[in-house]
This record gives sequence, C-alpha cells and structure tokens, in this order.
Amino acid sequence: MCRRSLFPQLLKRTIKPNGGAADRRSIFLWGQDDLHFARVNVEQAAYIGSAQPADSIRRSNEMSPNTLLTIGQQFSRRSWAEPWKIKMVEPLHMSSREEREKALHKAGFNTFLLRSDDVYIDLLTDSGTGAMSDRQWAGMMLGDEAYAGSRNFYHLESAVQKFYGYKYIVPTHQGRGAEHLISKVAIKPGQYVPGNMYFTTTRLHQELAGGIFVDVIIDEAHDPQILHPFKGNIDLDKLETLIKREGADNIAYVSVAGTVNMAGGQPVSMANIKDLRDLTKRHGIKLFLDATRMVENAFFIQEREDGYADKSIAEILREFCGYSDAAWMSAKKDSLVNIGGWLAVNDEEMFEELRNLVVVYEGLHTYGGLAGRDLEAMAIGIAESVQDEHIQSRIGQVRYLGELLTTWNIPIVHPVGGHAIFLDAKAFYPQLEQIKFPAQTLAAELYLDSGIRSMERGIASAGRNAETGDHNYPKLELTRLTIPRRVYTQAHMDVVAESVRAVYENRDQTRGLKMVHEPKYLRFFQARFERL
Ligand code: P61
Repeated sequence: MCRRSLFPQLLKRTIKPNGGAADRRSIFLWGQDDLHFARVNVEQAAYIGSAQPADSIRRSNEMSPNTLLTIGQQFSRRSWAEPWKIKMVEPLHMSSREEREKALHKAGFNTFLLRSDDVYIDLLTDSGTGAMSDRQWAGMMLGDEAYAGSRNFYHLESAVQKFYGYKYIVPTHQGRGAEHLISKVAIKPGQYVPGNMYFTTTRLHQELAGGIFVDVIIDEAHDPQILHPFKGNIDLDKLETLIKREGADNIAYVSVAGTVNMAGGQPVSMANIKDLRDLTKRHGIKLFLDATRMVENAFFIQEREDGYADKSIAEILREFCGYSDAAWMSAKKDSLVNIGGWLAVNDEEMFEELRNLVVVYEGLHTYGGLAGRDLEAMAIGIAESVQDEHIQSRIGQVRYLGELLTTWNIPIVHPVGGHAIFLDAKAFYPQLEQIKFPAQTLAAELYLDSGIRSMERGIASAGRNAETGDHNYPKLELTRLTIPRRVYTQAHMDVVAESVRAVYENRDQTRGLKMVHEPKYLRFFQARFERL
C-alpha cells in the first residue's frame, strides 16, 4: 500500500511498511507523470536522491530496546523545529466528558455553536486564529487611526504590490467582503463562473450576484485516495467545453483558488495556471485568483514542480499571481493576522468601480472596515508569510499529524494539503448514508472524546442546489482538522492524533445525526442537529 511523501524538502521519505520492523524501510517517489508513486528500498534511494540511508541514524546495536528515538531519527533524518520561540502563552482548559456532553447538546451537535471556553484544542479553522509575531504586535502600536489616508494603508498597499504584484489595492474587513465587491462588479446575472471546486462564501457571493458556479476542477480532486501532486488544477477540457457551449461572453471570469480548501488544501501547478492564462486570453475571459492560501500553494510548487526547487516562495508567489488579472484575499490565513482582507486588480477602470463600492459596504478605500493597526499587522504579516522557513515549518506540522494518522491506517485525504488534515468521514463511517451527516457526526465524536474542535466539510457545508432546492451531495464528506499558524506544538498534534484514533476504534457504534434547524444561507454555521 502506498504511503505519501511527508518530508518537507524532499519528494520522498522512508516509512515503516505497515508498522513493520525498522530495518524493512522503503521510500516512495513521485512519478514523473505526476500521478504515480514508485516504491524503492533505502539503498536504491540513496543513489536516486538525497535521502540518507537509514543505517546512519536508525536504532543501532549499542542502543537498548528501550531507547527513545526522536521523530527525525525514526525517519532517518535530522529533526527540524519551528523557526520561532514562544513569548506569551494562553492557558488551555481540559473539560470532563460530562461537561462536553452538555456543551455539545447545547450547541446542537454543531462545533460552530460551541463556546471556545468549552474547547481544549481548537482546530475549527486556521482563519484569524494564528499567533502574531512580536513585530506584528509592535506594528499594532503604530496604528494611524486617521479616517482617511492612514499611513498603514500605504504600508499594506506596498506589501501587496511587492509580494503579490498587483497594481491597485482595496482593503476589506475580511475575505468575504472582497468576494462580495468583486462579484457585484464582475458578474452580470445569468453569467457562468467556472472555478476549481466551490468554496462556501465565494460561491454564495457569486450566486447572490446572479452568477452560476460551475466546478471545473480535475476529477482526481473529488477522490480522497488518488495521489496527484496538484489536485487543485483546473481541467482545461471541462473549461473549454463550457466556453464553447455557453459562449465566452457568458463567462463572467474564471475563478481559481490557490490550495483548494474544500478538496483538502490541494495546490494548483504553475503549468496549469500558465495554460489557463493562455486559454482565457484566447477567449478574452478574465482570470481571477482567490489568493487566500497562495503562499502555501507556492510551497507545493517549490517542492514538486520541475524548475522551481531553487526559487524562493516569494518569487513563486509573484510569478503565479502574474498570470491573473485580479485577486481577493482573506488575510486571516496566509498573512498571519486575526482580521483583514483585500482586493487587488490591474485594471484601472475596475479599480475605480471597486474603490467606489467599498465605501458603501466596508468603509473608506484607505481602511475598508479595518483599524489602522490591523492594516499595519497585515503589511508585516505578508512579509513574514513568504519566508521559506516559516512555510516549511507550517506545512511540516500539518504533515506530521497526517503522517501519524496515515501510519495508523486512519482514512484521510491524500496527499496531505496545506492547512489541515481532512478525515475521510465516508470511509470512517461506511455504515452511515450521507444524509446522516457522517462528517458532522465525526466532528461531534471527536469533541466528545477529547475537547478537540474540528469542522464539517461535507453535505451540511455543501448546502442545497439553488434551482432544485435539494441537498447537494458532494463526493467528499470530510471532517477538517485545521491547524492554526504558530499556535500549537508537536505535543498537541500527538494528543489530536490519539483522539482521532480512539474515535476510529469506536466507529462501529456511531449512528449519525439528523438536521433539525436549517438556516437559509451558509447553513452549516448555525444549523442544529440531533442524534439518530
Ligand atoms: C476557513 F466554514 N475560510 O477555511 P473570510 N476563500 C477561501 C477561504 O478559505 C475563506 C474565504 C475565502 C475559512 C473561514 C470560513 O464555510 C466557511 O475572511 C479559500 O473568512 O471571509 C475562508 O474569507 C473567506 C469557514 C469561511 C467556513 C467559510 O475556515
């Protein structure tokens, strides 16, 4: 059975096949065709690439059987650590199972409705939950709270121009504020908006503006087990078929997201965005980017795509954005802030429209609903986010958790993506039909076991078909363990992994949930459930 690459700098690593003896190690290599993994033994691998032969570090004869090995030693490499140290701590509270039962009932079995005081390790989201650096906090003290023309806005503008490369910037209070504005300006009612899998708020704003979302992601993205290094890619044939069928005039723009959230944080390749650029240019269609986790996407390009291993994350980010006409951003993710977002465009006319509209919905065009201090923290966060060592440790931590679960044969989405581990709830609970909300159920069970908060990303999140009113039944029924940036340690990851395993061992007893309250928009945020 295949195991995946989880070692930050390499496309290969050693594993113990099915927990076997340490000396029966093998290495998996990504195939040149981007689709297959080859399995070779350690000695072969030493010739093929830079992996160290296991002999150099693994348990030696002088060690007693009880000698503890570090994680690095277990994988025949030197360990790495986070490129920061902790200056301030926030105490955590571990509740009793009885308290959690009560809290979960009160929350209608919806982790969004729990109080954070009732949560132990909070993996609901990586959105706005990261730890800011000492520099960002210092920047908060330099907030220029002028209503108009705050100097912090100009710092943000320069940072976006420098690292993302767009000409004109409009700040917004967060990502969906930007989605709202761009959808209003760029979509005419009845137009199609093809994209690489839906995202909840993005699709809703496109639909509220009269657009019709069409999923044109490659088929592999809908299968949690298929190994593909760029599962976020757009299927150019699907897109071209849509353009031919509906006509280029009826396509508002192509909406491409870097590391596709709902697919498991899966990246888009540079080759794909280049091809997409050519295709859209040929048809005179605009290409807009959801840049929310584009820095993480750049990491995967550096790691996996020919010709990018020696380029910096900052260079890759700039190049990728250069193939798009505009972008929107939830800075609460990559940019390491608790609140903030922006829109950026190259077209002056469009900028004028956006900058006019932002004053209606968000605030003046130099603050967009944010305080000056928020703008400053964002400007500093952008520069920190593109540092190679930051992104390596960020994704390395996610992989560490994925690694543990994979070696324990717990079903997760493969390959492991950028911001989260996605548990495959369909495989976890094969006894539950999708209408019994397996992913919601799994989130509830995890919380009950250990106070860990995760998020449903399945049928509840997918909502209803705008025309027929039926539930959408997404192929992926996932529970997301989202890792906030610079917040938790490796020990927290161990606790999380053990809790997932405990829930997995009791999976047969689970009967699922039914929805008893369903809000009209983005129902998953406030829906309530009961046990079946
Ligand atoms: C998240 F359950 N993401 O992943 P805003 N684009 C992308 C996002 O991931 C994103 C936004 C735009 C969240 C928060 C969230 O269904 C949910 O700053 C790729 O949150 O407005 C947000 O950015 C919107 C959680 C959003 C959800 C919607 O946790």
